[in-house]
Amino acid sequence: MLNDSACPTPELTECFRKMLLIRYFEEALSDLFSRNMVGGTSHFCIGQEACAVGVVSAGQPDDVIVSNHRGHGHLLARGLDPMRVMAELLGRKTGYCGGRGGSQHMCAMDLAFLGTNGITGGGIPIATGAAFALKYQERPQIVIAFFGDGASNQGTFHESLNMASLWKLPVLYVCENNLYGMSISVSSSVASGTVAARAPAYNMPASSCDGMDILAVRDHAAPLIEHVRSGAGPALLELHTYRYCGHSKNDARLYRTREEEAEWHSRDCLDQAANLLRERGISQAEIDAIKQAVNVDIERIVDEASQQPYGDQDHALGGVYA
Ligand SMILES: Cc1ncc(C[n+]2csc(CCOP(=O)(O)OP(=O)(O)O)c2C)c(N)n1
Ligand SMILES: [Mg+2]
Repeated sequence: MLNDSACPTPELTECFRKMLLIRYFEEALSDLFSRNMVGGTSHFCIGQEACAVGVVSAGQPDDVIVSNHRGHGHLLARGLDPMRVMAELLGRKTGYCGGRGGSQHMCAMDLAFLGTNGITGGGIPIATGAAFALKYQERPQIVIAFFGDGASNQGTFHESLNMASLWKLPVLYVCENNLYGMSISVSSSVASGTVAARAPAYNMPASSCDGMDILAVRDHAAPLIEHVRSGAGPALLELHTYRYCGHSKNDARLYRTREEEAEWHSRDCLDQAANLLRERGISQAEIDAIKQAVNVDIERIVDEASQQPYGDQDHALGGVYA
């Protein structure tokens, strides 16, 4: 649909590779879960890969990222070493936080990744404060804050957007609207219907687009990022997307139909990106080679991460957390 996008083919190819990395990484993580090698729970972003990759690739490498509980895609899109991310998830010493943080408390300050966050809406004021610091220090970076539709019902969202707008803070609020916050649907929890509809109340520009289409995400993120970086104040981007898995590891998905799931699977971001590449003359053999190379990388990552020494914490496995 947007294959006339300004995105050059090498960049589109790199986005495709990164989305594959996120997908295969989480599939491998799922396998490690079934072998009882991962403590606690985890929230998978399979299906949503285009959101993280599209927005992060439209920004600068030193823009500050703030994430939420569904953060593996954000971590990998930012370019953290996947082996160290996996080591962290497995509670190993060489993980980004010494194996103590795990999925929901992982940060990499040297890469301007301020952290995943288990508190729904908890990252939004952190992002707003970081944006205040950047403005105060007159630095050129902006903050990109990822959160879900459910988080947009928290007070932290409304307080943050109000303050960021009044103080013209350099922050792009990115809502990954995947239709549900745990089991509650957007239609029964978001009074305005869409999250973007809330932006005018805070006097900031907003746009929304198909979050399954990598080029649409990039092309909608870019002008908002430009607006934010110009000093004109914050902006809001709403991405319509879908998590293929349940909310976390303990979710039978009783609140949605298999038909609805199939409809979203038919719009898969990886399939769409592969189609776009083919339209631009990339052969199926080249696409298969990229997939194969990412597969090999993931095998190595899992192998290396599971050989790392455990961190100092009590790494009791199999904890239950919603
Ligand atoms: C303050 C707070 N309330 C409730 C929870 C439990 N909880 C964890 S994730 C979640 C839903 C978040 O939904 P959304 O923001 O849409 O993100 P998604 O899981 O869909 O990516 C809730 C309610 C929590 N972690 N923190
Ligand atoms: Mg949600």
